[in-house]
Amino acid sequence: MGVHPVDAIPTGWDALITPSTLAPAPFAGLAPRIGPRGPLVMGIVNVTPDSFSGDGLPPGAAIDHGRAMLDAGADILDIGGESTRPGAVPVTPEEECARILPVIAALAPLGPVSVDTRNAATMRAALAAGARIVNDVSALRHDRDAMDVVAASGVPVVLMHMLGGDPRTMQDAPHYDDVALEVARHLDARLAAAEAAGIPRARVALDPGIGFGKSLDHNLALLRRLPLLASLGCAILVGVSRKAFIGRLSDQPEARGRVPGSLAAAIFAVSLGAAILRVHDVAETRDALRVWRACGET
Ligand code: HH2
Repeated sequence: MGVHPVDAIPTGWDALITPSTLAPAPFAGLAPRIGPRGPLVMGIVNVTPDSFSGDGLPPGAAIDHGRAMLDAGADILDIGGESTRPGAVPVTPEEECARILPVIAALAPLGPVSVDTRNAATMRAALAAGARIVNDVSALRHDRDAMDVVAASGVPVVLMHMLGGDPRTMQDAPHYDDVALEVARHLDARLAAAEAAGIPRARVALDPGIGFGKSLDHNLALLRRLPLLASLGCAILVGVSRKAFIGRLSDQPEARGRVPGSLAAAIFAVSLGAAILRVHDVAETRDALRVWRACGET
C-alpha cells in the first residue's frame, strides 16, 4: 500500500484518494467474523458510573455484557473504566484498575480484549490480566510512560485524535482551519513518534476521534474525508456509536435512541475505508453490515 506524506496532499485533493485504491489495513492479526473484507467489530464495555451512552456497568454486569457481545459476534471487546465524555472527571489509575481488571481477567480467555485507558500503570496491569490491545484516546500523550509500555509489550495500539488532550475542555468552541488535514497531520506525527519509540506501523490503528473536540460539521467532514487518514497506511478505527452528533442529526436527545443513526454513520464510514467499528450495539451493527455487504455483492 502506498503511504503518502499528509503534507504532500493539498486541501481538497484527498477526495481523489478513493477507497477502491485502499484495501482496509489488517489489525492485531484478527480476521473479521463478518467476512474477508471486514470490518472488525469492537464491542464497548464501559465499567463506569458516568458514561455518556448510558451503558456504564458495575464489574459483574459488565462481564455478562461482554459475554453477550461476543455471542453477538464482536471481534474485540474494548474495556474501559474512565469516561472521557466532554466534562468527565478523571479517575485515578487505582480506581480505574479496580473497575476493569476483574472484567478483563474474566473476558480475556473468551476473546480478544483491548483496554481503553490513558494511564501507563493501567495499561501494564490490564496487559498482565490478559488484554492484547491498548486503546488510548490521547494517542500516548497523556502519560509519559505509556509509549514505553506499549513498545516494550509488543501489543497493537489505537492512536486517537483529541483536540488539546483534555476531555474536560475539548468541546469549548473547537476550531480548525481544515479539520481533516489537521487531524491527519496530528496522527501522522503520533505515528512517527510511535515508530521512533519502537512501535512498528503495522501494529498501529488510527482514529479521527469523532466527538473529541469537534463540532457537528467537524465530525461530518472527518467522516467524509476518511480516505485521507487511510492513506497513512494503518487500519482506521471509527467510533460514532450513540455520540452527540448522531443525536443532533436524528433529533434524539437520549443516547439509547441513537442506534439507527449510529448504524447509518458506521456503514458510511466502512464504505470509506474504516477497518474497525467501535460500537455499543454489536448485534445491530453486524446485521447492518451483513445487509450492506450482501447488497454490494455481485
Ligand atoms: N470514544 C469513546 C471512548 N473511547 N476510543 C476510541 N479509540 N475511539 C472513540 O471514538 C472512543 C474511544 C467515548 O465513548 P464511550 O466509551 O461509550 O463513552 P465514555 O467515554 O463516556 O465511557
